[in-house]
Amino acid sequence: MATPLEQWVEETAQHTRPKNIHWCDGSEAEYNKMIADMLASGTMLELNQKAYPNCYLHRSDPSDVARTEHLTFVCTSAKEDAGPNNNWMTPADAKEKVGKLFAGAMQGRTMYVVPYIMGPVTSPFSQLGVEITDSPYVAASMRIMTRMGKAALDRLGASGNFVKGLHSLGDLSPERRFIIHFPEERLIWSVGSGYGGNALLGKKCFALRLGSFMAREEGWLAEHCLILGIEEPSGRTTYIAAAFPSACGKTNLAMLIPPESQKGYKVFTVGDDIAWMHIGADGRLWAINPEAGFFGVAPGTNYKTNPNVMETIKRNSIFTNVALTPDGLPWWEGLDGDPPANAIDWQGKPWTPQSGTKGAHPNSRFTTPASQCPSISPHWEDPNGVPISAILFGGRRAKLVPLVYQSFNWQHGVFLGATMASETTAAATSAVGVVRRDPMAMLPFCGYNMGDYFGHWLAMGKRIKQAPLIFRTNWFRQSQEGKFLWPGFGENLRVLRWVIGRVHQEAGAVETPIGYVPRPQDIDTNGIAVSPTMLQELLAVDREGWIEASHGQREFLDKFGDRMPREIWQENEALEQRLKR
Ligand code: OXD
Ligand code: MN
Repeated sequence: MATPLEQWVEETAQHTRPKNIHWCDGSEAEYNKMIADMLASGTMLELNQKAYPNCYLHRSDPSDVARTEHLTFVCTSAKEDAGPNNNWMTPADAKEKVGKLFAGAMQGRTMYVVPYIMGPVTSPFSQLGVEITDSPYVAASMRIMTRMGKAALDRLGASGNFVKGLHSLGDLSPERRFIIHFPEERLIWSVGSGYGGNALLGKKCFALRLGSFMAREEGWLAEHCLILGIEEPSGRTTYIAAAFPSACGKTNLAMLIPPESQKGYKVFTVGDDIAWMHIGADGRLWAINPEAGFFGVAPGTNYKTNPNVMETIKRNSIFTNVALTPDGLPWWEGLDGDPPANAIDWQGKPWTPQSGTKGAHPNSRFTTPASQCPSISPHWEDPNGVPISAILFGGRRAKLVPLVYQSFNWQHGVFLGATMASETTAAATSAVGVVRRDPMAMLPFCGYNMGDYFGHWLAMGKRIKQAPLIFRTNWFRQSQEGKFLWPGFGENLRVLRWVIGRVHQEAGAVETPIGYVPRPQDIDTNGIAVSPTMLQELLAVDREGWIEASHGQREFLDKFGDRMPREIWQENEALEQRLKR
């Protein structure tokens, strides 16, 4: 008898009509063959193999370079279950409308069956997925980003317990592009895009949108969080999860190298984008990174902002939409050294620094194995994960939000996450630099009604023993003159030191209407160009500004009607009271 997977592959082939079917085993030989085929078809270009062994460049369609949130749907049976935070159609309408786009879509193409595990191979918290795709770029990228191939098939056996993801490039037209989630059926359909966040279905679609939906049913958390460990000179290691919106520096923070002045500290990377967090046998919150690779933003990445990732991407990596130098090297804006005198830009056109355009797309990316990262934690594949002591919610805000502050308790912390806002970036196709609400950095990724999501967070807090402390951070606050007040990057360790000081009840703070804010003496500014006035500005609580913000927050909370937990409303009211006092 055919297994559920075999049946689904058969049905899908009937409908999409591929030229042939390839079941991925995840071997190196298979990967090399896929790359060779793509080199032959022009889908991949070889980079300089001396400087970048086993590294390749892919150029996507110019209309297909970022996540397309307006074409992304969550199709629950009831509209209210998807919530105002998601686009919605009935599952039947979606199947009718999008099913047509898959009909015969794989004609003349190979259909790859890509079995994969999200999470360490033997972890009880890992989950299985299978992506059917007609894109060899997607199949090859999935081998970097997940545990793909035989290990997944072995773990699956004859079980039907896996997330199904069907992907076709279709004709790449934005008019016929849809990223559709059927969380009740553990099913994803994506058509018309080859872009990572739309097409590598293990990542945003499974690990976050379906993941968050499953996590609520099963009592855990699937979050848009990096995971890092900080080892202090004493040898004590404390783990932190941090949620920042796309392209706000999660990868850089996860791989932070302590500056000269912070001798004796070490930072270990567990993950750079997604955390699955479960309550462990000891009642604490434990996190695994469901991914096996990093899909990072290239522009701005260099030996100053992230030396660890610069070392990671030197081999076995796929670059997408970066520029290409005459020596066959990848290049992007913000890379170390001078720009090349001439290059080929991300669209394959001749480019010079005088062209007046970007050489690399602002959302150009690298896809690279996590195991190659010099700062990877020795515990990154521990089946039970790592214990989380603090959770940070961080946005990109020029004004108002202090460098760091701590919530009064778990419920207040959930409120801080729920009311987070951030300036938008190039990771999605919409205006860049506009302040939008992005609760817990999950607005584009929460696979159900966000009111219920906050309720789930509140319920989790009641079940966790020794709940992590919750903080809000903002590396991006600017002076009146529009200059960044905080140096950021490696110096962010100084802020993390305050955070772990709070965890271990060793650091001081002052109670303010918005939460516990460090006093100037609680943040080490030795050896950095942050004057006492700047530090004061970074830690200032602007009452008028916060009163205005609390009104904006009310408007946002109101959108969720009676799905918004009463506790979140109470927190906003309590904040207003404290501010007026
Ligand atoms: C990502 C994103 O690719 O958040 O991680 O857009
Ligand atoms: Mn992300």
